Amino acid sequence: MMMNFVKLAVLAMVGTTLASPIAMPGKSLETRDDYCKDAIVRKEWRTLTNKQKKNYIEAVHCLHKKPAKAKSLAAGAVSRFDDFQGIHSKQTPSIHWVGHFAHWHRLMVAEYEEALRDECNYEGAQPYWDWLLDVESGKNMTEWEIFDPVTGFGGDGPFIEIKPEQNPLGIEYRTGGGCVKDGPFTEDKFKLNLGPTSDYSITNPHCLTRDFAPDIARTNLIRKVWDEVLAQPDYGSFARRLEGLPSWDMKNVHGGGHFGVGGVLGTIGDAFNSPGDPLFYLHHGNLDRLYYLWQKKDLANRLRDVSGPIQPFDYLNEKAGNVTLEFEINMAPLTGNIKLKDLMSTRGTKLCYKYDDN
Ligand SMILES: *[C@@H]1O[C@H](CO)[C@@H](O)[C@H](O)[C@H]1NC(C)=O
Ligand SMILES: *[C@@H]1O[C@H](CO)[C@@H](O)[C@H](O)[C@H]1NC(C)=O
Ligand SMILES: [Cu+2]
Repeated sequence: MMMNFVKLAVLAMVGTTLASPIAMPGKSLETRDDYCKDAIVRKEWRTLTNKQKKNYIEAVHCLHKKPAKAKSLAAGAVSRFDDFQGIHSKQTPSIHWVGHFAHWHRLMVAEYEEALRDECNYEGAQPYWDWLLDVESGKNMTEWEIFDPVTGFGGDGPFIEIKPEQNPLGIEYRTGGGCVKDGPFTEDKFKLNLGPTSDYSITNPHCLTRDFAPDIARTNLIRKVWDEVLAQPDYGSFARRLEGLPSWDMKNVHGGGHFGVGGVLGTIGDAFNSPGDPLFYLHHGNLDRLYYLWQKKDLANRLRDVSGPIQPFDYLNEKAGNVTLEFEINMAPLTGNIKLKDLMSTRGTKLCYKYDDN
């Protein structure tokens, strides 16, 4: 994994430029009532009514039926849902273990939320999944509400044996690996077109897989780790603690969600194609909520505080410097170039949402 990412890190971030009208650049480092008066409220999945849950899942299916707009980006993309997976796959080598990790994923989730709302008539906000509640319930993972076949995202895949060389992270206890067996995203209803390799240029219809690793979930998605992230004094250490290391030497909530659910063979555990699992957006919604809660502890300062390496793992700044507020993210053609300063506030000139526990 580490090797994989380091090798990939040398690949440059590629993308074309599309102008994005950000109305008042530089004035977004605050809550902007003139731009964002009625922020939509992101809620925890289990607090939605069954009707709201159904509406959300239906909107995901709708996005999955709309034709791709970003084939120039990922030629294998068939649907709008694939567009988002494609941009993540393409930029995977440059958006993890970097300073802009939290902002890149914040923007991606917000763009996905906007697509669900604008293109698929979804009226709610992007829900999040607070996994601490599930881990603390002590329930068997198979019983967690989020995996409910009727009111959730369906559960695990059937168990598939693997060889040790397939398991570089050394995930010991895994229970699945095959196609998700129940719920709204089974193979008959929902096919992924990109992946499972990093080749996003070909269309390769296949099923969504899950590979629960209950011990990874149980030991990483815990309040102690959550509180350690929240306790970081500056953004650079916040982002670093959020991601941990690409190993289990340091427990971390980002990996805990990806590998607790995705194990070795599951889609959400695939660094390139994790957004192929619709649950990705609820997991990253919760990580964004954590960023938001951290910012809220000292908002005036933390709406301006960014640092961390431009190049993955370059924490000593040996290859390049740190990101700054002027650092630009490029998600073209999903959205144009956006500077970090325009992504600092969830209620600024670009973004307009809040969380239910603010
Ligand atoms: C969780 O439930 C599954 C399916 O019922 C079962 O196979 C597994 O042994 C349970 N795990 C634990 C830790 O109880
Ligand atoms: C880069 O940011 C880190 C904190 O994230 C800080 O410790 C380091 O001094 C910064 N490097 C430079 C060159 O400013
Ligand atoms: Cu990612």
